[in-house]
Amino acid sequence: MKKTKTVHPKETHKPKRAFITGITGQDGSWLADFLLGMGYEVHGLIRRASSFNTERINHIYQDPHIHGVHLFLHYGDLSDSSGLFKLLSQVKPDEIYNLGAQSHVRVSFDQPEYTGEVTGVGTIKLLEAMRETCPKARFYQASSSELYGGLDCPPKGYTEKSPFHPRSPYGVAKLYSFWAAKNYREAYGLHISNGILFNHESERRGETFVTRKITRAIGRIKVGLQKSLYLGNLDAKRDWGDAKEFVKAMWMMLQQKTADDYVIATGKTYSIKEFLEVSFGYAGLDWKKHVKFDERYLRPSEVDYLLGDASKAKKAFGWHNETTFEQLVERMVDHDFELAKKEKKSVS
Ligand code: NAP
Ligand code: F7E
Repeated sequence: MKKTKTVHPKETHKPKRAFITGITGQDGSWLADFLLGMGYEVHGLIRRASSFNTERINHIYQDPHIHGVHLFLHYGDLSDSSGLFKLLSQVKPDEIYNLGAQSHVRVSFDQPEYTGEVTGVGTIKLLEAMRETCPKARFYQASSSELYGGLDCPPKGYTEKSPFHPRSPYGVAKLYSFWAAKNYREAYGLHISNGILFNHESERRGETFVTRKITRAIGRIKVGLQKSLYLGNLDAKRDWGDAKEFVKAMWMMLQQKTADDYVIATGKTYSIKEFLEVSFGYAGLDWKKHVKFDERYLRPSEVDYLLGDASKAKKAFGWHNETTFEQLVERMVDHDFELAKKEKKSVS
């Protein structure tokens, strides 16, 4: 495959304009940091909430009354197609990143219909708005390793050619979005790419996902705010990467001349138990003394094993991960220890 030259937006006069759904989430916030750093004008879709939901992007927020602002936030929702139409026709973005979703696998079993509406049908609403208002834009769809379902994994990991077998309402909704994105590419010749991303984590990860739940608990145990950590299945294995590196792959996909689908993964897999050993060990604690089982965290059908093979992305545009599993875990533990110290100070 031929590598295509990428033009740094700062080299051009007019800044490129990106539109991000899910900008307040883990990936959206890292992507906004990255694109602003590349000289983009960034527009983000945020949900109206009764309390602030912009914690992850507060550091880049600028008062829109100030001249030369590069970040713009717009109220909207993936379930509201007329709002999406209006926004895209006003913003006229060059690049659209669809990261918005009900993204929690366990919760999708409790809210299957809502997950289908937002994580599945929401994508086609955004695709339609793009087709009608800015068909020249490039579109990134946040697809997921949950599409594979953990069955019959090849020895080197799942590739773009591996069959899908989703095991949750979340996975099923993402499957719909994957095919919607691919269909709009084929049917209308639009520049739409699916990034099939394996699990990626960071200090901005939501606190109910297992890695952050563990590192938050470690910090709180260290400062005496918590004693036990309740978890479900410790035997599942995940290919965990660094979210900061993974969002760069999203952008790289959209710089390619031709749209395509790419697996993004580290090629290494670890169990929850191994995560516990490394994280508690780094903090000088014995996880077996603190971790307790709670069946509430089990799923009606589990994805037991995920390993990804990102060779296609490496060959096409040179993406590869650099942060090791241990470095990622240590960064999260350090961050959450500092956070727990502040928490302790505020309660004492
Ligand atoms: P996340 O932290 O859960 O963020 C999800 C974002 O979607 C939040 O900004 C959330 O807004 C927004 N959102 C939720 N419902 C919405 C709605 N109805 N309309 C508009 N926005 C809505 O997820 P993430 O980890 O950053 O993941 C980003 C995307 O990649 C998601 O689509 C996820 O499914 C997918 N993905 C993630 C991983 C991973 O390992 N992280 C791997 C593969 C794929 P609020 O802040 O207001 O809740
Ligand atoms: O679970 C097990 C759980 O919720 C990982 C999302 O970003 O990545 C994420 O989905 C594993 C599972 O992530 C607890 O059973 C044990 O086997 O951190 P998680 P996930 O389900 O892999 C994919 C790629 C996405 O696309 C999703 O959007 O950990 N586990 N005990 C637990 N999980 C949680 N959450 N909480 C527990 O107490």
